[in-house]
Amino acid sequence: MQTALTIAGSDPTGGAGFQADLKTFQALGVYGTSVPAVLTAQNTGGVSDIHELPPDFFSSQIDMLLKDVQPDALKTGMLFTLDNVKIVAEKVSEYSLKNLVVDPVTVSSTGVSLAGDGVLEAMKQYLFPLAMTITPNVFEASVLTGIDIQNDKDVKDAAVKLKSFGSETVIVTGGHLDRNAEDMLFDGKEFLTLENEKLEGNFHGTGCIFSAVITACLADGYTIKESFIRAKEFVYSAMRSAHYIGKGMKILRL
Ligand code: PXL
Repeated sequence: MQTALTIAGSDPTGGAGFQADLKTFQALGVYGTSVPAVLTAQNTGGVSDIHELPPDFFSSQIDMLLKDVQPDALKTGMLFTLDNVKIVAEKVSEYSLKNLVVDPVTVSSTGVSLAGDGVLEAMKQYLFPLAMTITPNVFEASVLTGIDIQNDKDVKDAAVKLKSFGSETVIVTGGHLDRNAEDMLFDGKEFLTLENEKLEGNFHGTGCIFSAVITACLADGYTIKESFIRAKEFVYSAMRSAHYIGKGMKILRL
């Protein structure tokens, strides 16, 4: 059995964050390990509080695990602080970790900021060059590139610019053409766009689960293109059977 690692924020609802990543790994038959990077107080209605961990403790969680377990792939989600971004970059190099997927989380589904000042810039500088792929949504891609993304051509321009920050490939999610939901993979040579019908409603955790599927598939030895296709299908199907566990947003059913 292959092993994957998620380094991400805690979401007590289990709809997003490292809990959702672990469930996704499990659903795909990959053994999941996790290091919490930051804690959130939240329910399906939103995030009310965020608690940072001491950087030394964050670092020792990673060391203790990686001295023992070598994951076949790993992802980062909500890292929240500059220290955390730098620590993850150091550890990825120190332990020669392969198949890094960086989800540059910026805001929650309800609009709460999940990245402190300078965190996106630090991800760009320290983490993207180590990544197999990065999975910004259209909003994050706009912030990272300075391109005001309005149409298909803008998404392509943004993907090319994002690729220049050093990751092997780039996946921009959540582009909308007419009524369809579009995601685009750019590998430096070709663009691959996948689309499906846009589903109505407020969903929690789609970005986390999408990048977790990519991570699990990479751990299993799939190419990035295969992983992308599988992730698109997995998330669409989980969104179609999403359900309410509380009074707020819908949670994906894996
Ligand atoms: O979906 C972004 C996200 C990532 N990580 C954590 C979250 C959220 C959204 O709320 O809580 C921990």
